[in-house]
Parts: sequence; C-alpha cells; structure tokens
Amino acid sequence: AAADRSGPVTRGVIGSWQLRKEDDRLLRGDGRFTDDVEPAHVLHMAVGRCPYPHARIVRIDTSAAEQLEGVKHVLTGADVRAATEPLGVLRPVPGAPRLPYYALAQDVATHEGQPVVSVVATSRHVAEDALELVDVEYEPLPHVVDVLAALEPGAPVLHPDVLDSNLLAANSDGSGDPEARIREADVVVEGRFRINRVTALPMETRAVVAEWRPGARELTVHTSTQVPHLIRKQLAESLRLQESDIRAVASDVGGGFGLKLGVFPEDVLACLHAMALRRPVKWTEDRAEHFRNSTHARESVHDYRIAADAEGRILAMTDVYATDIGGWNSPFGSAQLSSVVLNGPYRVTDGYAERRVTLTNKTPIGAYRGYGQPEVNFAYERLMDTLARRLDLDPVELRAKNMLTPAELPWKNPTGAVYDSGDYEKCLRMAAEAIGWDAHRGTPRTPRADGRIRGIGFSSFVERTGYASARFLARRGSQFGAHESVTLRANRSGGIDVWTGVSTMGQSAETAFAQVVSEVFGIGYDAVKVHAGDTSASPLNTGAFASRTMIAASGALKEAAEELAAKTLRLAAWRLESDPELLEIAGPVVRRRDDASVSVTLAEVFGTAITGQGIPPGEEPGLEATSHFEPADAAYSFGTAAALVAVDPGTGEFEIERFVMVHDAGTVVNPTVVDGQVRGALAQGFGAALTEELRYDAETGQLVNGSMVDYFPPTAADLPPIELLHTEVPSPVTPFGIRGVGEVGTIPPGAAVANAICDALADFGVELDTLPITPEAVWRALSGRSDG
Ligand code: SMO
Repeated sequence: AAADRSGPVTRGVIGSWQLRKEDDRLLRGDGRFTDDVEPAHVLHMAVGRCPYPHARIVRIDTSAAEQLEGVKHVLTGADVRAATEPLGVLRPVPGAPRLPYYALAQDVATHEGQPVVSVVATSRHVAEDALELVDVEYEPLPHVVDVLAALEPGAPVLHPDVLDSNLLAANSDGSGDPEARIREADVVVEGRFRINRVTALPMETRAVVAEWRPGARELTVHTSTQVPHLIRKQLAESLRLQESDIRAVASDVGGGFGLKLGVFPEDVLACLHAMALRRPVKWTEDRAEHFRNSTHARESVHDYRIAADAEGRILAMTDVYATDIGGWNSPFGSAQLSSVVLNGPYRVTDGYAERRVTLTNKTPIGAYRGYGQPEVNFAYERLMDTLARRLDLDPVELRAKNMLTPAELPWKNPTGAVYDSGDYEKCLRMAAEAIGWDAHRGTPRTPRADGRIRGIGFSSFVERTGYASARFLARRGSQFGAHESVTLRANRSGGIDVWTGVSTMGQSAETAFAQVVSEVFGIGYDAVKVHAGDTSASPLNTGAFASRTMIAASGALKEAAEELAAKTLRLAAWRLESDPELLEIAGPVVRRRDDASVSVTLAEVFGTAITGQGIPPGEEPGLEATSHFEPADAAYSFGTAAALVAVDPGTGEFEIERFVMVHDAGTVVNPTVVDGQVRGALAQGFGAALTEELRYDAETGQLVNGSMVDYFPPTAADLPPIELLHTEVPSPVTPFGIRGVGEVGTIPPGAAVANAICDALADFGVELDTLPITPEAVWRALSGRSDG
C-alpha cells in the first residue's frame, strides 16, 4: 500500500500542473472551517455595537439582560479593561503612538459598529435577544467621516488623550531633489486621485471558538486567520497569558485577502467569556457585522505629480497622500505599501512619497490584497496617459522609454525599494501586441455602427512580494520576522508529513508545498501530506500574507527536504551495502543509479530511522527536519494590463470588451494555481475599480450600504473576458526564482479601464481621477458636471 501511494518518479514537478491537494475535501463539503467546530457544551456569543459614529458611553445597565433565561455571562468595557491589555499592532506605522484599542469600547466609541457589550448564552438567538435588553446611554459626539476634513483644524479629534489632531503619523521617504527637477521640467502633470473605501469580503466571515481548560492552562482558539502564530502572540499579550498557554488553530480559511491578518476584538471577547465560564464559547460574524467591524480597505487621496522633459523623460515623481484608517489603528496596522512602489516600473531618481495616516469616524482600515499598491498605481498610471497626451507621445512608447531595463536591475527606487530583476518592457510590448494597439492607435475615436467609441488603456506596474529582511523590519517596529518555517517528518508508510503554521485559505499552499518536497526529495507528490494552521503542530513561522508564502517557504521546504534526503540516502546505503553517492531516491524506492534492481523502499528506510533498528553506527534515530528560511530580499513581480472598452458617449455606459494581463511571477510552481491567483485577484480588482464602494453619509456618519443587497462585488458573469499571458524571469533573491503572485491582479484594473475610457473619449477631454469608475462618473465627466 505504501508503494501505491508513493506514485511515480517526480523530477520536474515544480512547474507542472498537479491536482490541488485542497480540492477533494473542499468540493466534497469536507472542509473544516471555524464554524464547523462544535465542541460539546458550547455557548454562543453576540456582540452589541455602537450605533453612532462617535459617542460617549455614559452608562451601561446590563441587569435586565443578565436576568434573561439562557444568558450565562455579560462583559462591558470596564470588565475588559480590568482583564486585558489593549490589542497590539503587528505592523505599526513608524512614529505612530499606540492607541488604547480595547476589545470593548471604553468611555468613547469612535465608529459605528465598534463593540460595546458582549453576551454569552445557550444560543445565538438568546444572546441577541439579551443584547436588546442592555440599556446603553450614549452621548453622541461630533464626527468626521471625510479623510481630508478630518485633517482640517477644528475637526472633532477622535483620540484627544493621545493625539491633538487626527493625524496618527506622517512620514516621508524619498531621494534626490524632486522640487528642483520640477522647476526645471518642460512639463509637469498633476492630479488629485481619490481611491474608494472597499472591503475584502471573504466568503467565510470571521469566526472564533475558544475553549479553556484551567487545570491544563490550555486555551484552544479556533479562529479564521491568516496568521495563527501571530494571533497566539497577540492573544497572549492581550489576555496576559503565556504563549504556551494558547493553541491557535485555523484549519480551512474561506478567504483571507489581508483582512484576517491580526487579532480582532471578538477573538479576545470569546476567550474572556470562555475563561470566565469554563465552557467553550463560539461566535460567527454575520454579514452585517462583517461590513461594520471587519476591516475596510484602500481609502486614500493621492496628490501626485510627474515632471518630464520635452522628450517625455521622467525627471521626478511625487506623491502626497492621506490614507484614511478609520476609528482605530487596526491590530495588523496601517503601513500600506503605496510609498514603497511610488514610481512603479519607471526610472526615477528624484522622488518622494509623503503619507498622512489619518483617523476618521469609520470602521478601521486593515490590509487588503495589494495593500496600497492598487491605490498608487491608479495615480501614476493615469498621469502617464495625461503626460503622453500633453506631449503628444504614444502612451506605450512613453512608458517604454521610461521603464527600467533588465540591464539596469537591480535598482533602488527613491523610497529605497530594490527592484530585483525583470523585463518590464517585454510585458508592455506583449500587452500592446495582444490588445491590438498598433491597429487602434491611429484610428479616429468616433462611434462605430453600434454607437460606441472604442478605447484602449494600459497599466504597467511592479509589485512588491514578500519583504526585506528581519533586520529591516526591526527598524520599522514590525512585530514579526521575514522567514517561513516548516517541519518535515518521514512516516512508516513511506510518505512525508509536512507541518506548517501557514493557514490554508485558498492560496493552494498545501499543493505548492507538496510540489517542492516532491521535487527536492524525489518522492511522489501523493506521498506528501501537508498539515497546516495549528500552532501546536507547526514550527513557529510568520504567516500567509504579502504574497510571501512561497517566496519564503520554498527555501525552508528545500533545506528541510535536502537534509531529509541526505540522511535517507545514508540509511539506504547502509541497508544496501552501497555508498550514498551511488544511490538516488526515485518515487517509492531508493535505488542504485547504475542498477535499478538494487533498491529498497522508502517505507523500509523510513522504518529503520523511526525505530532506530538497522541504522549505521553513529547515526541518530529519527527522520525529521525543521528549517526556518529568510529570503535575501523582497521579489518584485511586474507586468502590464491592457483594456479594450466600448463607451457610449451619450450615456457614459461602457463595456470592457477585452482585458489582457501580462504578468511575471518568476518561476511558476504550478501554472494552474498561478492562473487562478491572478484571475481571483483581478476579480477583486475589477470590483474595486468598477462597482464596489463603502459609502458613509456625512451628516449621520452611518455606513449606508453595508449589506450584500447594496454592495456590489462582481460575480463570475460580471467579469470581462480575461486573457492571461506570462513571462517567467526568475528572481535572483528567492529560492527557485519564485516571485509572489497572490495580490498582483488587484493592481492594474482601475488604471487600465480608466485610461481606456479616457482614450475613447479623448476628443471630449474626459479625465477620470476617482474610483470606482461608474457609467454615471463617465457621463458627468462627459457633460462637464462634477456636482453630485
Ligand atoms: S494585504 Mo496581504 O494578505 O499582505
């Protein structure tokens, strides 16, 4: 049986299609999400939330709620303050003071939906009924929901005990003398670009099940997270426990997308209740809660400038932007990456990014796929087209002229990012060719028979994937490292078990990990089993975010597999009375390179190691290896997208007829997975570019469209046809040359579509500077109306 499941010889498995390890259980409905965890005697939590954008909590009376039959426990802000520390921030903005963000609001709540009281009862229904009996007296305070208004003098200040304005932190990064270059320039284009507030909207909302065994000092926390080991750290700090008291488990996660990157108030609350009651406590977020108290994303206003000479050579790029983080600094943090990739793929030595991290009375902003990079791409790629028009240059040629060439890389950009390698222009040319730019460029932008005008737009980008070393992170105050860790352990069935702290959230980590082990060790793909997302059964790793999992984990997998293979060969050589150098691992057996008939099964060799019976003198028993690997630096993915749109100049209605995405993820581990990652991120990118926007009413400070009835993520049927093309330039800074791929699709849709519409409507002088791009916005631009 062992031989059967070990499969055939597998060299070449990296880069090949393999059936996804995750699919069998997910397609059979056999996945195990947090809400599937149902311990005996479990109780259910419901959370009461502030209905105002900004309010003082004058008084809370929970007595009637406590009397309700079935209610077991109630917590208020005072209880939480006595029993916990404020939630920590994993990736703080440099220079930002720490805000006292407790799991329940203290004197003042700073956004609609902030948790104020929590109730545990025999059922969720009873707990929610009890919430209605909690009497909270609120004193509404003046609020501010606009990011620029929040920075004005006289705006209501959200955290006056810590800050005297709503500016949490301001910092600037840059090089050269951009202001001098701007003075010398032949042309300067500038614009204010508004990026919409959206949310990641994972199909599985957040959820937590907490169980406390006081005698064992063991708090088991099942929670839907991308970072079990970091959640364990944050929970230990907040609950004043030792990390060793906590086991955090995230088995299947139904989408993370950055949203599930840090501890949330409800995680702490469920634990507190469970510890007080000594009964398991469960909470699953409903969608209305998700819209108001899971994190939002992206909202920012960029004042961007590009200066160039008369030939279109870029002299300087600057970005001054305000990023709206809502009512608290979320426990992951708000250090979005807009400044890191300030200049995209272009050769710029003089430039700076200045960010203003700003508090408003809205739901906290967290990480979301792309994490600042779609935002800045919209600004610089819109302006590249403006610059081309101003200089009467072809937008493709303007981009090509300014793109860093392969010979110039590695290259340090103005904010210190070191672009590793790549051929940016090749992707641009491929996109231009595929979309038919040459045939289109000279045609008049007049309506065809269907009454619509065609336009083509491009967006070129680089994307930081993974990140620099732990040494670099230390300077920024980050609470995590840059490595990824795995444990490999041989088993007596002839297979290899892999343990990882990375949780499995749709990114196909189990599949890709098994491919690397299979390739490096020489064992069948089916003989590798990956166990993910349990802090008690994995080495202490970092986690799945920043498109970093394969960049770092591939190195750990390689090192551990090599160590295991070397020992396997030594043990087999002893057994076969041969020499390790004469042997090879081939699927289910170890055999002589020159005589395949001299062989021993892996099951047999692994068995000798595990029992210690029949191993050479001097060898230790056991066949297990743990590796922690930190890549040399971040790898920068890159590419160009091109959109072909048809616009009705009478109504502003438009259709994306074609969308070409040319992308380089370096060495591809599994082509199907890479395609799926790019398509999935593009879908989220189109949503943010075209239809999604969380809107707040300025007067009431309320989120006006926090439900699936009036918030519009695209369905599969809404997406334009997507044509994917890949180039494959290996990165010199990561094992196997891998670049990250998880987030990249979110970056170009906004700029590519806006540029295509502006190309179609060039004769009307239409410029789009705001996301999302709606037919109404196009119509307003056409009719010169900006009033809302
Ligand atoms: S926004 Mo991502 O999970 O770093």
